[in-house]
Amino acid sequence: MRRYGKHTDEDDVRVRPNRKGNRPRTHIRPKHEDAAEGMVLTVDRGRLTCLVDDRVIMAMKARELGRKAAVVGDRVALVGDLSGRKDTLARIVRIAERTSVLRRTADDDDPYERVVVANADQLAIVTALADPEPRPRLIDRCLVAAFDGGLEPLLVLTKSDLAPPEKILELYGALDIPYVVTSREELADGDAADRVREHLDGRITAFVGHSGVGKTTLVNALVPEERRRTTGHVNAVTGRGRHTTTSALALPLGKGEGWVVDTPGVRSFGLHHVDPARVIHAFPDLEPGTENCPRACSHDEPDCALDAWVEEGHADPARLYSLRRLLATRERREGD
Ligand SMILES: Nc1nc2c(ncn2[C@@H]2O[C@H](COP(=O)(O)OP(=O)(O)O)[C@@H](O)[C@H]2O)c(=O)[nH]1
Ligand SMILES: [Mg+2]
Ligand SMILES: [Zn+2]
Repeated sequence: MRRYGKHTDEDDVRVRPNRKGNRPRTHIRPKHEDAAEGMVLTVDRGRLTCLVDDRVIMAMKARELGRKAAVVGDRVALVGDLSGRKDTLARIVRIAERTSVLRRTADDDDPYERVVVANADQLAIVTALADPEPRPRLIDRCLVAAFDGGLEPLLVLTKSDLAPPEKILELYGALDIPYVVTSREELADGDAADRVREHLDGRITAFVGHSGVGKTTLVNALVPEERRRTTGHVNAVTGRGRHTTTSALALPLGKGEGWVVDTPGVRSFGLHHVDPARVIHAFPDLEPGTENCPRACSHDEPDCALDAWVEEGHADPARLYSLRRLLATRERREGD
C-alpha cells in the first residue's frame, strides 16, 4: 500500500477510497463494520455535510476520532442515522488515508496549519488579470503548496475583459503549467466553463485565490444550480456569483466527471509547514540552474548560480526575485 509519509500520522489508515469500483477494504475496527462510506462536502462549526450514495447527510465526528478533524474532500466512514432526514446527525468514525493534502498556515510564522482540502488531484490557482490586480507572489505560494501537497497546478486567469493576460503568461508560460484564460463574455456564453472543464475531467479540483478573483462565479458556471441543489448547497449560494464562502465547498460536476471545490478567498498563503529546501521544486524554470550552486545554497548568497542562470536568459528575473522573497519570508515575517 502506498503511504504518504507525514500525512498518515494525522489520520489512521482504516478505509481506502473506493476508487476502482471494488469494495472498500476495511481494516481492524470490527466495531463499525456496517459503517457507510461518504465524502465530506463542507464543514460548518463542527457540523460536516457528507455525501453518502446520493444522500446528503449531516454528521459530526465521533469522540473516538480524538483530535483528528475531517475536512472537505475526506473520505469518511459513517454510522448512526444515515437517512439524511432533517435534524438527524450521523457520526464519523473513520477518516480514510488521504491521497493529497492542501495545507496552509495563516502566515509563515504561524505553526498552526489547517488542511484546506483533502484528496484533491488538482489545484486551480485563480488570478484576476485586474480587479484585484494579479499578485505573482501569491501565485508562487499556491504553486509551492500544490507541489508540496501532491496536487497538479492549473492556472486560471479571469477577467481578461478588463486586462490582457500577456504579462502573467510571460512569467508562467515557461513553467509548463496548464492555463486557461476566461472573460465575462465567455462566462455568459458558457465558453469559459467549457474550457475550464476540459482540465477537470474525473478529478477533484480545488479552486484557490484572493477574494474577488471570480472563484465562485466560475464554480457556479461549472456546476448547474440543479446539481448544486441536489447536494443541498443551494442555500449557501445566493444569487449570481454571490457566495458566503466561509468553508471550502465540494460540488459534483456530474457522475464520474469529477468535483470542484470552492474555497474562501485567501489574502496570503502561509507556508510554515513547507521545508525551504522543497520550495525550489515549485520553480521548475529555476531549479535546473541550481546545479552549479554551492552545497546547501540558500539561493540568496553571492555564490548562488541562479544569478548567472537568469543573466543567461534561462528564466525571468522576476521569478528569481519571487523565489528569494519567498525564501526570505520563510525566515522572517514580511508582507506579501
Ligand atoms: N469583469 C469581470 N468580472 C468578473 C469576472 N468573473 C467574475 N467577475 C466578478 O468579480 C466579482 C467577484 O466574483 P466572485 O466569484 O464572488 O469571486 P470570489 O471571491 O473569488 O469567489 C463579482 O462581482 C463577479 O461578477 C470576469 O471574468 N470579468
Ligand atoms: Mg467566493
Ligand atoms: Zn543557489
